[in-house]
Amino acid sequence: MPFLAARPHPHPSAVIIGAPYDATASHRAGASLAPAAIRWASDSIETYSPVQERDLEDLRLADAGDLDLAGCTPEVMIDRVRAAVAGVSSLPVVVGGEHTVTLGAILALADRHRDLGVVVLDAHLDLRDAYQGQRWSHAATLRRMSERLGPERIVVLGARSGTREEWARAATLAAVSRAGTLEASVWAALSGRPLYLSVDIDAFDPSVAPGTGNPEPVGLQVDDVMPLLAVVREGRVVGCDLVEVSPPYDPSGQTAVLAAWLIREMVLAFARA
Ligand SMILES: [Mn+2]
Repeated sequence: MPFLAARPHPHPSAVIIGAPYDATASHRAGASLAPAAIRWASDSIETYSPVQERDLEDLRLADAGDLDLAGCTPEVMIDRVRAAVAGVSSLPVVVGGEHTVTLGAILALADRHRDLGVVVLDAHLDLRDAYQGQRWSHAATLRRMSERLGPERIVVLGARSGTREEWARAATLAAVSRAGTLEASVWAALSGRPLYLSVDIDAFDPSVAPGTGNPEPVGLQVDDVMPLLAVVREGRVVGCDLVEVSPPYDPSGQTAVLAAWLIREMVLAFARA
């Protein structure tokens, strides 16, 4: 079952890519089940956004289905996501899966856009050099990203969890904030760049998004990030993702519905007709 309003198009304006992978989950697994759960949940929301006054039916949204990532090492998984994203000439929308899937998308888009900037919504800094011996752990996602792009091109919003060492390292990023919005000075530094937006669902408060592997108290409300979407859409967004939904911890299905809703809002904000 494809995502809401998605159908085959010869020249799509946005392409959903499912990345069902959770091999490095440190606490509670299940994110590999998220692409299917989010597609199913998307059937319960409308294609029209009254906030943006835009409709998915007016775009050419395609759904490429899920990548075959079962049993892959993180390195092979990242290569497969990278190849899939590199094959999309419009807006790739990666649906994880754990946060390491973002690295495949970033690597593909950094090849295409030398000055790529990244905005990450995440409760966790993910700046460890390795976790449980694994350099390609979802707890090291931002560290690997900053090695590829340079920390000065990365902004983390909704951040509220990390080790003392990670918080010290976070000072090298363009900005790190517990808030869900970009300060004007930060946006001024980023807005000329092609941008990638990565949304880890655990940036939101556990009362809003309980279905995730590592819930962290005192998070964002959905209204906190709507101004961010409006600001980022004024730039040139070349890719986005939504990661870390874990259906086994989402008994009411509310997290999957929120994820589908956020994907709708991101596609409507970022896809070019
Ligand atoms: Mn996280």
